[in-house]
Amino acid sequence: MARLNVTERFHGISFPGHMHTEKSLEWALRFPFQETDVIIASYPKSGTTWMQEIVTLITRRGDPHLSQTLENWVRAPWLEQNYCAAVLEASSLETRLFTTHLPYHVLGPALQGSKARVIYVSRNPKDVCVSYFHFHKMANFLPEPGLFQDFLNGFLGGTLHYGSWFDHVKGWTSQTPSTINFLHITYEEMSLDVRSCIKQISSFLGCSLTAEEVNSCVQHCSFSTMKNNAKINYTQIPEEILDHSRGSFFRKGRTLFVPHSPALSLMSTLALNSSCFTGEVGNWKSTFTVEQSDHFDSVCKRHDCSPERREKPAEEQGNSKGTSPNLHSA
Ligand code: PPS
Repeated sequence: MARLNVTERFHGISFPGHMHTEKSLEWALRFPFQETDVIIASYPKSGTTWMQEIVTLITRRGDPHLSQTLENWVRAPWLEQNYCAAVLEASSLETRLFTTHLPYHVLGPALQGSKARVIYVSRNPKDVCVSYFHFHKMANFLPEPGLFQDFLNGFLGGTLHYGSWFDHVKGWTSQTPSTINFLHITYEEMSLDVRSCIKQISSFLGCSLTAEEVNSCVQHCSFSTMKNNAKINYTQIPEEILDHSRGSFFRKGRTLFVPHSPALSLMSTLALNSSCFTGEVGNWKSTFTVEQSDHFDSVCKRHDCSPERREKPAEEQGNSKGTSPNLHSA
């Protein structure tokens, strides 16, 4: 199924026809969730793949074998994409992990009354916008992005594929414990302290891990490990679908190593090297002009949504309906 230039319109939102059909989207909306299901929901480019990796590692108690042998889109298929039903049928994994980019107002009804656990990942929208812009250049199933200014207008106007970032974030994060079993984690929190995020997620999933297992999760979800894992980095996707000469999925991690020199303190060398091997927070500053950033802020304000703001402190995000079973290695 190529359909590289096809746009599928569904509930007023554009989706790449390469992976979505009306049938696959309808199928997602009728999906009978089970209480042991885990769903990662996100707007594209918000840290989805990172969360897929973290949840996979947690449910395998830090063992990277599954991540190294099974593609992320197989072990955490996108519910709305046309291959999901087949993957599910062939899967022998006990814990069903799904991914979705659908907004809450579209998928929410299917989740009503379900005890499935939903982990929502969000990211500073300016970084999302820049990451999405670069991804449009390499993904032949997405329209050509044009100039950054045009792309930015599309992002702010909610006309890009997968719809409005504002509707997406507001829809999912306005859920309360009485609606769905929900945890919200941000890309920035993961960048700042992935260990705490792993503990928070494992507690939400009911998988208590030993310190050693947490260490293993931290190690295997690092930017450099993930960037070099062919089951995650999308390098196996053919050129006609993802043009690898026009970019990399793991865009910003630099592989250069800064040697320690007398001109640098040991702490500066360590800090430089750790930043070289992670994705970046605030990278938008190298793309946005001051005017573009100010305009972005004013649109955020109009949507009552600050790019930097988090609605609630991390500790208050998880809610426990308390009745879902614990999830251990599948
Ligand atoms: S997608 O296409 O929606 O699945 O993309 P998504 O996975 O949501 O986002 C891709 C961006 O996440 C970055 N990424 C990471 N950053 C830091 N650490 C880890 N481990 C990590 N894994 C993925 C990835 O580099 C993309 O961000 P940009 O800014 O483009 O580099």
